[in-house]
Amino acid sequence: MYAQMIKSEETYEDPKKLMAFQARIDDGDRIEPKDWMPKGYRKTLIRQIGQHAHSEIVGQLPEGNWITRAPSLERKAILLAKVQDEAGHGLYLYCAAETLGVSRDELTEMLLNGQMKYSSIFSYPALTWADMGVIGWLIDGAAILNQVPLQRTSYGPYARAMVRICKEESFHQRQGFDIMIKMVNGTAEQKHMAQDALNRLWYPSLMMFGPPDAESVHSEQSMRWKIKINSNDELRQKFVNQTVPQAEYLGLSIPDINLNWNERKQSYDFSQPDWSEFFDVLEGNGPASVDRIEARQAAWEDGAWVREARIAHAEKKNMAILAAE
Ligand code: FAQ
Repeated sequence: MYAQMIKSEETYEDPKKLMAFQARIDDGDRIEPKDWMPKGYRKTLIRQIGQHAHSEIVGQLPEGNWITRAPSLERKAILLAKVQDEAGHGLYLYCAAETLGVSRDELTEMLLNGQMKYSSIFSYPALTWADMGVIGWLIDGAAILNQVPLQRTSYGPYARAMVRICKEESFHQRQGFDIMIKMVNGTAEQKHMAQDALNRLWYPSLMMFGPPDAESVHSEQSMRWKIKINSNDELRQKFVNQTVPQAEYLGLSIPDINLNWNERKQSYDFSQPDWSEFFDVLEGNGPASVDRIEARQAAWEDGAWVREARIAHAEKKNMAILAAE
């Protein structure tokens, strides 16, 4: 159904209905699944929620890879719990997308055939244990900044899913920062690993907020519909302002020679990431892009028997109910 929706050129909407819908949004009403909504609103939500769900699921891969190599039993248990949380987040989000008329199977197929994206950050590999610290500290930190406002997004099921997700992301961020504290207070080699992970993941973290506002094709309409609450650049600036003092506390340097406190702006000036690299990653050319999709493809194929067994079980149950009637 969603694939048809993407192809459909039909965009006509009844102007009266559109105005009434916008008035509800402007009044701060929540839109619920059975309410009338413009086709573009539904399509944008499916794209954003679907991409978000895929990001949570693909986002398990870099950390999942380190579960067996965590340096202690405690760290292993914590990382395992975090990775399980990400799976849960993916499931809440797929359920929220399903309320818009698209199935999880359809969304997964579109991820695998390249019609849908996942967050650019997960196209970068996690090379050392320090990356587990930086993923929690910076990547979950960026995710929280982006998702806390989404608790007030106009679509009810998405906003409600965000409440629990944000609580868990806060724990994730703290565990990442805790790893960083241990690393920077460890041996010189451990501190070097922490700095190296920060150097590699700083600019990809800035990219998580999306392209600069001037190049963000969806922001204007999404903000009018309150699907997005803040612009990409606003959140990126907030992230830098929040993260620089944390890096100072850790005794680590942000890899940016242009980073400076701007008294007038009451914010940091900072260098932009290489946006051509970002768009290249979106095309599937990130250092780990092929591995990520291959891993999801293999998981999808390995899980086929479970999906088939569940369908067979449901059919059997339905037959039994019909026979009893
Ligand atoms: N990566 O017009 P805009 C997490 C695409 S969750 C890939 O600005 P929009 C948890 C965009 O889709 C992280 N693609 O787009 C975790 C569009 O392409 P399209 C995920 C990106 O939607 C932590 C084009 O560029 N969070 O990390 C990215 O208005 C640790 C133009 O861009 C969410 O998804 C990107 N970074 O704003 C898990 C939050 N940025 O579709 C494991 C919800 C942009 O037209 C471990 N999403 N694009 O072909 C959002 O807030 C928005 O969708 C943005 C992008 C802000 C990401």
